[in-house]
Amino acid sequence: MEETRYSGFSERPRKRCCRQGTQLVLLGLVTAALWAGLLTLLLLWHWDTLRSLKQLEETAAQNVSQVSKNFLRHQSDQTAEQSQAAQMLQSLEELRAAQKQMKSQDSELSWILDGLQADLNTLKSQNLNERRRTSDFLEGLEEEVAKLWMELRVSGGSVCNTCPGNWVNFQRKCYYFGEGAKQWIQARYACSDVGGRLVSIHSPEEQDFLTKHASKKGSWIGLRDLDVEGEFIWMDGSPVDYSNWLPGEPNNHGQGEDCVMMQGSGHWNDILCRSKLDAWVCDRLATCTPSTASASQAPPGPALRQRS
Ligand code: MFB
Ligand code: CA
Repeated sequence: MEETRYSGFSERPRKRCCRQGTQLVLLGLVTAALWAGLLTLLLLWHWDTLRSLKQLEETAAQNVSQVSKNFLRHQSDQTAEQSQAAQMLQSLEELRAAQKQMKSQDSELSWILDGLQADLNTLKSQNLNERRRTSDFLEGLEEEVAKLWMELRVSGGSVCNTCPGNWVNFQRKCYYFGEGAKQWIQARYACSDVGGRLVSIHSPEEQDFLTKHASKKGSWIGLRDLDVEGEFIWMDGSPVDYSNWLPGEPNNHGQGEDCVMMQGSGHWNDILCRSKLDAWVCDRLATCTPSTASASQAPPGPALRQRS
């Protein structure tokens, strides 16, 4: 056994070296194979990496291209949006300008409307005044007709001092002393309703008669300056050929006194037409009756105005 145990050392040296050489060669071959495999693996890994890199590069290039396209599209969209925004701003400015112009036109139209309204009111007032003047003129005509009628009758030997019931005769006129709180216009129509008109006064004698018979609380008479301030006109259109103003009157106190009252003293004062007085005086021409007829008969009213 001893000898086997030392067989390894006991071989011939040359044989042993050969075996070692073979082993070395084998080791070298294995190492080389390993290295070659490793190298192959590395090469394969490298090629795979290159391929991946190339794919990544292609993908990146595609992405970059896509991003560029998106960016360009975004830029285009942004430009379009900016253009739309500019157009909207311009439209807004145009709308504001149109609104401003409409406001200006609105105020101009309002101004024109106010003018037209004022013109309409003026026309209405003028129309009313014209109707009043026409009515007064008509009444004046009736007076003339009645006076002519009276003159005619007097020349025929008639007497002209006949008045209806509740009327008082003085000279050639009849007077009605109305009572009850009324404004001037209401008194005017009250006289018209009884067939007369608010009294006109033309002489001191007539004034004295009225002072004696009229209410001491003050009465409306038929004088006013409704149309032109300061130009007083009698309701029957007769001339203002006599006056009995209170000292300092008429004074159009407070810029609105257009109607005239007769105080208990008989003096006149211009006051507000809407004031209410408790008395008012109407007059009308007395009618004439032939000297043989009874004084109580009153012939029919003037031909121009048939009163029911
Ligand atoms: C004024 C008169 C006016 C009013 C006022 C109360 O006279 O003119 O008509 O009656 O008094 C001061
Ligand atoms: Ca006055």
